[in-house]
Amino acid sequence: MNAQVQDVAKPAVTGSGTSLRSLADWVESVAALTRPAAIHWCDGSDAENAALIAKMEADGTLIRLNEETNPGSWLHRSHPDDVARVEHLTFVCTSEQDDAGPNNHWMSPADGHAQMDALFEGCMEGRTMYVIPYCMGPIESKIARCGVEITDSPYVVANMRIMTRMGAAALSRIEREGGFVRGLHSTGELDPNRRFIMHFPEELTIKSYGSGYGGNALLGKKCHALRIASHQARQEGWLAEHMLILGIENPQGETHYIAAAFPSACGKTNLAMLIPPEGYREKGWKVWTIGDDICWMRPGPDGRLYAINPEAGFFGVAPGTSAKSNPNALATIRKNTIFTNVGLTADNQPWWEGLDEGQPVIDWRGNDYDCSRGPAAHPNARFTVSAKQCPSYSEHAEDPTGVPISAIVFGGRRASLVPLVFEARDWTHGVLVGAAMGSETTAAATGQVGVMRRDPMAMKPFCGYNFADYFAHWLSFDRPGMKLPPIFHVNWFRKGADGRFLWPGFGENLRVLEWILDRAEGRAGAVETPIGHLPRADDLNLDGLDLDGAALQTLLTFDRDGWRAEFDSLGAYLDEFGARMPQALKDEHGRVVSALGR
Ligand code: OXD
Ligand code: MN
Repeated sequence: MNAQVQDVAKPAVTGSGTSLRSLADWVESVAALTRPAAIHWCDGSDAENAALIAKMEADGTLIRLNEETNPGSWLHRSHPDDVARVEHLTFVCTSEQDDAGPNNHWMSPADGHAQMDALFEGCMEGRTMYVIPYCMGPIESKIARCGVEITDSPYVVANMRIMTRMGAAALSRIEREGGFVRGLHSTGELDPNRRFIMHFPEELTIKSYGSGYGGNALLGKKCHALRIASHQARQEGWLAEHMLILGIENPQGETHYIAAAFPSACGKTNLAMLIPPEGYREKGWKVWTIGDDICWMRPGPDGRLYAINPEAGFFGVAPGTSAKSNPNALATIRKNTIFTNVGLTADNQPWWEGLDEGQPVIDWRGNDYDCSRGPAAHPNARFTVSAKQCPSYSEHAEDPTGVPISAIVFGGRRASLVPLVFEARDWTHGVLVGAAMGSETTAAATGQVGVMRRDPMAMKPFCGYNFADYFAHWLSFDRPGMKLPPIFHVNWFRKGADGRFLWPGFGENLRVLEWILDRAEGRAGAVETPIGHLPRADDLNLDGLDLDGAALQTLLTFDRDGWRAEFDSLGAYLDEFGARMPQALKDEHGRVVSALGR
């Protein structure tokens, strides 16, 4: 081969490179497979970000928003067929199919690699390959974990810079530790027929092809921080959960932290940034945001669970975000925000359904807005923004040791049956309550919206291994020396016969959280039922709330017949996992069934 041909074939390299042999070798082998024109090692600097943004503005990937109203902010329009997570194309590739469980799509690691590598072959020709070292969690935290994402998408780089601690500091930690999660991503041709998101938990590896959408492409988020991390967490004795973390400061100045799991697009961001109702604010209540989507928890030396938010930003759902639902989010996204698939006003401000100001003139596809052709913003339109811009962001989100959790909350989107709130009797019952979670599907994933499905602990799309083993792992925390938080279930989405929500939600949810924390401290009353402890109307602080008696009655009622049917269906669901389902959970199910009676 003559020297000239060699020069053409060799990609130009910019950035620091690495002293870590295993990382350098992997990057080299990926480059040999994907054949990029250039390789850039990301350092996370402002200058690097500015150059990437300028490149994306020039090629139309990003559209500059109104500099006066939204400084430093951008609109990205994705391919119209690439707007959400693709659960049917998401695989967990373990040596044994049973290790992935009936809750995951499975392929053998050999088949998974073969299928993905065929797609990756030559896919970066003419493109730049970016190497993104990142850290999930505060960079000095022992709970934090690092990864490296290789991608050909500058949009992914810009989003990863917001969502993770990305760049030079992460690379130093990786070089110090030697180990890291490997994520390989290419947008490919954005062809839905050539799109797969595959996980190889036994190799701590992710391969994602054919999508630029956040949950499929920002590999630190769902792929690493949930699917791969849940596998690592099981091996190492911790929990990686689809939970927000918030702190509630009472008038005495004490802050208690709650971790709460809700399925995608069920209000986690709103709850994490809650603004207390006026009466509470006057008394001095405050809410602090630690995280809005993912929580890594591990036992501390005192036996309590300590949690960190592995993310550094919010990838929130824009539609429905308003001055009523989430004023803190609106304040957060006023500047330095990447919006994806929102509409535009005449003066280039971002617009989405539910926003109380402005009028759309351009829809999310870039067409003139015409309400007869659908919403201005895609229902799963998103904003990506640094958590540090959130007015309620807690300085404790940066604590390397995490925050102690006083209560765990599970919640689904349930139009009927499920009361506003109830408390599990103990940890085992709480694990059953989490396993029993059901919710209506939302636009966060492709497929039909509004269909009821089981979504245990809001982890159906994200648990990287067999749910039966996952429940066993949860149960294993109940051991001598642990001081576990109580577990609760909430439902903000109960509807009346007229189809309207019965509970006002949003800031008023603090009333329910106050009861939860009072229960955790042994201060609040409740009635015992077969499904757990329910508050009576008098046990909740309803001062200043305009809620009619009939609505309240429905919200706090335990419907025995309805729950019998629910537990029959839950029993059938647990049976789907066969002998692997822990006996303790089946026994707990049996206990509730006999308490419900026939
Ligand atoms: C998310 C999701 O983006 O759950 O957080 O889909
Ligand atoms: Mn989520």
